[in-house]
Amino acid sequence: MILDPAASPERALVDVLAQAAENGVTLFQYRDKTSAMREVYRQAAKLRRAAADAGALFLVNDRCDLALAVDADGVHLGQDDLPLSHARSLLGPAKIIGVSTHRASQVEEAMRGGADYLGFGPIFPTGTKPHHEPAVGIEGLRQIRPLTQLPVFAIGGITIDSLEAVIGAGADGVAVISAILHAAHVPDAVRTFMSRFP
Ligand code: 3NM
Repeated sequence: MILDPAASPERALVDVLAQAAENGVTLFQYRDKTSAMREVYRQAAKLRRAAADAGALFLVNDRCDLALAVDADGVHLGQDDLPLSHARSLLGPAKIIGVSTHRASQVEEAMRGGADYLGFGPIFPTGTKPHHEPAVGIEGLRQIRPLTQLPVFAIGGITIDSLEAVIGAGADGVAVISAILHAAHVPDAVRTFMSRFP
């Protein structure tokens, strides 16, 4: 699950994390593209503690300095972030590094660079990420699946209704923002998602 304050103006992310972890989410990423770094740091430190208390993994989006500052379990890099080799030198071998990929060449590059897992998408158009890459569809996911043995998290516009097709195309997991953060009831939404995993 990706915790993004822009998608959750009315709910404290730390409460969402606790509720989601209680209902089975094991991996969280904190993503804040707009707040000042001091605020991002404060929020990340809080979320980091809450994830540790809940026994869940905690990654930060984009920023290796932030990952180190809060001793996150790792970082998630986009294609415009620090190159993977530099991120690895900074964070060391023990931290998790994931990479967002949108096409086969990026999947192969991330594998060569030693990524621990891949994000792949957007599977569907999404309003959460403005100016996103073209949607790859279920078929796009199916095509890259044989290229890697790394865990692949499908992302982008995934809802409970598309989950089965996404997993059927080979995703190891899904990364979701709005389907949970915009849900009327977070614990119910998480439970429904978790119940559909084989
Ligand atoms: N990255 P939602 S799509 C943050 O394709 C992000 O790399 C994407 O939010 C990518 O679950 C996306 O609300 C938005 O669609 C995911």
